[in-house]
Amino acid sequence: MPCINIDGENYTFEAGLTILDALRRIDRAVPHLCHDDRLQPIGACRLCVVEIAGETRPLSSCTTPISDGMQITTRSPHLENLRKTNLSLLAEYYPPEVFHAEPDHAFHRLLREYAVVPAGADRAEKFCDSTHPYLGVAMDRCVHCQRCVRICDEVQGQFVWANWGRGAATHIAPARGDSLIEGDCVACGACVDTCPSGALFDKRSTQTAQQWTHSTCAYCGVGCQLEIGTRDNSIIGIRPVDALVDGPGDASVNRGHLCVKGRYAYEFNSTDDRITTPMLRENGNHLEKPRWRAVSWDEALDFTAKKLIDIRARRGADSIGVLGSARATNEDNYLAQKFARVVIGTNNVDCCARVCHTPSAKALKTMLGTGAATNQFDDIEQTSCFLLCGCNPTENHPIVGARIKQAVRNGAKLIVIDPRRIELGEYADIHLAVRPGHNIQLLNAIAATIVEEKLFDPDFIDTRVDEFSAFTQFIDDYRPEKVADECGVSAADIRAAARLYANSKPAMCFHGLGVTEHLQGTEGVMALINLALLTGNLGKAGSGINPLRGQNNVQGSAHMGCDPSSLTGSQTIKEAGASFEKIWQAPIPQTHGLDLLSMLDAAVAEKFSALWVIGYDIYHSLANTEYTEAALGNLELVIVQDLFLNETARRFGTVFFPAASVFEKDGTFMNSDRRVQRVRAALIPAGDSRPDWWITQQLAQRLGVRAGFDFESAEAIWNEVRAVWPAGAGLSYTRIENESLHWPCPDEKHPGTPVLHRDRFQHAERTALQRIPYIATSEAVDTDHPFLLTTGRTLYAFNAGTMTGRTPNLALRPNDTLDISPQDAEKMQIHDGDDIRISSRHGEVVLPARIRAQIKPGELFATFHNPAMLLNQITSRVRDRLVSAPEYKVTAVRIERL
Ligand SMILES: Nc1nc2c(c(=O)[nH]1)N[C@H]1C(S)=C(S)[C@@H](COP(=O)(O)OP(=O)(O)OC[C@H]3O[C@@H](n4cnc5c(=O)[nH]c(N)nc54)[C@H](O)[C@@H]3O)O[C@H]1N2
Ligand SMILES: Nc1nc2c(c(=O)[nH]1)N[C@H]1C(S)=C(S)[C@@H](COP(=O)(O)OP(=O)(O)OC[C@H]3O[C@@H](n4cnc5c(=O)[nH]c(N)nc54)[C@H](O)[C@@H]3O)O[C@H]1N2
Ligand SMILES: [Mo]
Repeated sequence: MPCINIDGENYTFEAGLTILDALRRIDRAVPHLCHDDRLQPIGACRLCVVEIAGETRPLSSCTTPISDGMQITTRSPHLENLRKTNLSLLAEYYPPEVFHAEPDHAFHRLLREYAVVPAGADRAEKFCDSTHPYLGVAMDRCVHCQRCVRICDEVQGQFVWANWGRGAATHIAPARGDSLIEGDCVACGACVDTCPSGALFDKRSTQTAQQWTHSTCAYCGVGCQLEIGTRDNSIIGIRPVDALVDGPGDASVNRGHLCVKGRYAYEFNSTDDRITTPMLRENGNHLEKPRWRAVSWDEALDFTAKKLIDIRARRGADSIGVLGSARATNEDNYLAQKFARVVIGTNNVDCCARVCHTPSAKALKTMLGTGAATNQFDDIEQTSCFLLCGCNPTENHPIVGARIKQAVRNGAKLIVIDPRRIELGEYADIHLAVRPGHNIQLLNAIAATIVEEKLFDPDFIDTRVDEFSAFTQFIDDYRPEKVADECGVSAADIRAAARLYANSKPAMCFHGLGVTEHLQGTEGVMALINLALLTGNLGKAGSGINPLRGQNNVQGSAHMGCDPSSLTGSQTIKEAGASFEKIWQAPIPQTHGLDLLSMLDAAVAEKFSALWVIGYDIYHSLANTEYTEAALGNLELVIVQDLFLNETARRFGTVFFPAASVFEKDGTFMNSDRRVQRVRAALIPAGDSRPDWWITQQLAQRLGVRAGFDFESAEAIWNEVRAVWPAGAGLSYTRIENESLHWPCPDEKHPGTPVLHRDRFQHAERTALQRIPYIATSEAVDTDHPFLLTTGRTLYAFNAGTMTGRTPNLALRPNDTLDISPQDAEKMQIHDGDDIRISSRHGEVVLPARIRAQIKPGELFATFHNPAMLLNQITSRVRDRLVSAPEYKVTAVRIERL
């Protein structure tokens, strides 16, 4: 522990700090301008200089490490003069009017402190750009601290900014193109966030907020920690929680970074078409244009309760179903499933995890005992090799994508398995552009190579893995040379990937919907788990099998029990039913619950009458719209609880309950790596909208059940969750206020479990390799349907588009597109923007073409965000064999230019 003398007083610090770090620890920071904790220090601004005994010249404190016995002077007259001179040089070209108009920039505060007035000299060169919807650029205010260039390189990895020119003409401008947008900017806003002088600024948040509320992002499952700036009950800006707030343990997954959606796409919250009063549909039938009538909560709730009682009396409790929301809190979802089970008396409860990562949960639970990611995001920096399979993190989980990109720049290896050359494909050591639908063959071929070339971990297999010899026999049929052609990749590449994965320890797998949304989705995840078992990549930091979960709380929504076959905490009714009954003081229904897809089947068969859809636009987002329509059209009662009249409500809704948004309520979300994080109300709910849990309680009471539905707060609900879910018992609100904890966390002293399966699997000491034969999907190409279409997402739009579609993100990516290879486009004389009719065996849609070299000939990629396009009209009814997730990822189609 070095002891150093600062301005005459002695202090002891831990080794490894810079002088600036040390000074900040004792609240004696010297002025600094080019420093940002998220960046490697460069010592460029020369403001943080200090005198060190024995050194002839002052040294910059941000780049000089402390050492024992150092004697430091921080504020001598000489140093202060030096600072003033350096500041004057930086201010030479700075426009004085901006200095006066915007006093809050860090640079301006320093100018005031040192009584320097900017001179406003003319610049030889400067870059300005006002074309971006969010980011403003006025480089006449640049002070050359390089923070924008560095943060774009070192944190986001986008390399948008560069230094141009020499001498007095030196200036910062995009490295490529004439504008930010042409320069491949992804609008993460990091450069704006770090800029100390106002040269880069948020176009919208010029006012200062009255209050900043710490909360969790509303979009994807990464769970970024952010602060919502509000004024007069509206949002004026969002910023990441300071990188250092949570300390070096990195409580927040985003470390002071956000993506375009989290930082900028919040305006949906206050659009004119947000529905903030309960409504009843006046005319009965989905075939007519709906007439809605705004009503009081009393009327809406009474009507709904009466209908539900009537339907239950006539057709039984199992003719009713509830869908929890991956966008709502754990507390909301816990009550939704409790309502289904206790108030209605059915296990018919599900959520949209069904369509994305229920296959992952099922595979992980079956093989390893816990249906969730095995490791944490903080392992990204500890791995030697990433295996990314069927996920596109730089667009869909951008903070994780950026962290992976940086880890690879710092030397980690990268294997990408994706039909498209996704952005991270450009950084990959090996990209296996598998033909959509052929994961099983490919992953088996990797396993076969590992076995054949003896790349496995014999100790791990010896101590923890069963059925190795049966597996080696089975897997021989999948040697790379046998399956390469069908997979569309070379045997040599498959072998190279197997060697790289097996030989780089630890190796960490992330996977996405390119694995799960298939006929063999669950089995695809099992095939990945086989690879981790063979190579001993489980139970260690930097390893594991990690689904990149979808929405902000999809992990939580299923985990709270919005799943027909499991209760809160993923406990089966058989295992835990009795203890729930004790706490709930109510019996749990014994009938087998229907999952979402089975509810549709039952509706088509006229055995299902009512569905309460909380925050889930099923008509838009379920595969094969025709079938969804047939099912929903048969229902007597469709309750939609949402912020907007989404497509489900517009077409089929009979009752509309307006929900409070993520910015307007308290609670918790569970992110992709098993952290439970707080959501805090920053605004009063709009109009008559109410938190989802409040609505559930009201309806329960109208149905005659008050006990167990009379919570006063989200926290009170969470405390019941902790009582029924032993592995979550330690996660009290008080604890998660200051700690970022991963479950299992069984008591309030427990540190949480960032890495699962360290010494044993959750369910057993050992587990078996699974022998998974490949089964071809019926969505095969033929002369009528010669293309394989896969569907997915884009950075700027989110799922059903109800939120991002109501923000300026639309200017960045206005529409869904059909991405096509240059070769096919040329053959068919298709140009960018041409309207293309896509016809499958199930329906047709029209989308504008986008020619993309990332797509292979014979394959296509389309996004599904725009309700006007309704892409799912063409997807099939094929489902995962084990858990029914729709096969969104393969559809045979033909295309024609209109
Ligand atoms: N910007 C943005 N972010 C989002 C969302 C959003 O809509 N927009 N949605 C959120 C949700 S709900 C989810 S579930 C996640 C999903 O995140 P991801 O899992 O990353 O989602 P997708 O883009 O649907 O699909 C991932 C990749 O699978 C590839 N793929 C298709 N077929 C195959 C195949 O047969 N094999 C392999 N190996 N790969 C294949 C596709 O080319 C695509 O690049 O994203 C979340 N984050
Ligand atoms: N073709 C194709 N289709 C797909 C996919 C694909 O890859 N290809 N992916 C599938 C996947 S993985 C998913 S997860 C689904 C996603 O599809 P959805 O779950 O339908 O889409 P989301 O946009 O996430 O929004 C759900 C709804 O929640 C509402 N909402 C937001 N916050 C709240 C809240 O706090 N309370 C309430 N009550 N409502 C709220 C939103 O307004 C929106 O209507 O799409 C699936 N559909
Ligand atoms: Mo999802």
